[in-house]
Amino acid sequence: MVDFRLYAITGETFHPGRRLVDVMEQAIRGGADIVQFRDKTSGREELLRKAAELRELTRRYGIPFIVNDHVDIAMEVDADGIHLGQGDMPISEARKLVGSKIIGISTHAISEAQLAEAEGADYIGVGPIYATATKADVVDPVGLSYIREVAGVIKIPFVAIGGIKLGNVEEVIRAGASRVCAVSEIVGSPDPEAVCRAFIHKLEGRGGAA
Ligand code: 3NM
Repeated sequence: MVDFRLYAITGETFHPGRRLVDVMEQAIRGGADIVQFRDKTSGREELLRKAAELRELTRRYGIPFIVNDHVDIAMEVDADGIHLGQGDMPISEARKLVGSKIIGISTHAISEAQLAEAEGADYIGVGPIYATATKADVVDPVGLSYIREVAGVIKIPFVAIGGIKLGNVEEVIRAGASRVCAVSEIVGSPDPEAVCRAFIHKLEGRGGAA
């Protein structure tokens, strides 16, 4: 079973002038223990090149590597798994393509979470907890109550996402999340390593600053 605490997702628009692999390596050094490649703009060749670099990086650190949307790219670089949105192919179809690899899916309501679990997802995203500008087409914030709902009924790992910052992650944890995901707070920081270290401190219940 896949498990993790701090899920780092790529977001290259947040770090112009800095290399993707360098930023993600800093996040990993700070404690991010799973990485997702999410890129809505690059063409296939670029996607493949970046995914291969991130595959090499995550393998070096021994952590899972997940590719958003592009099952073919995930298979080609031998990623550990894929992440689907609600509008993507059904989990049953994805399972046929990826075999035993990890399948994660974004959920925004308890009915979606229960369906994902029943269909064999390995983990679910739970969000957006707060407003976020990072995912353009996402639904309105679902708030902390969605975490409480999921924590009561869902057995597979779930990760809270959407607008999560160092300044609000403690209330996310208090609502019942033991895994969190952040994009802009991590990769938009000049010091992703310190941000991740501070997230880990809070996830370990130690609070305080980095
Ligand atoms: N998925 P940030 S919210 C990629 O709710 C993504 O499914 C979401 O970015 C969901 O940490 C989101 O910068 C964006 O708010 C998260």
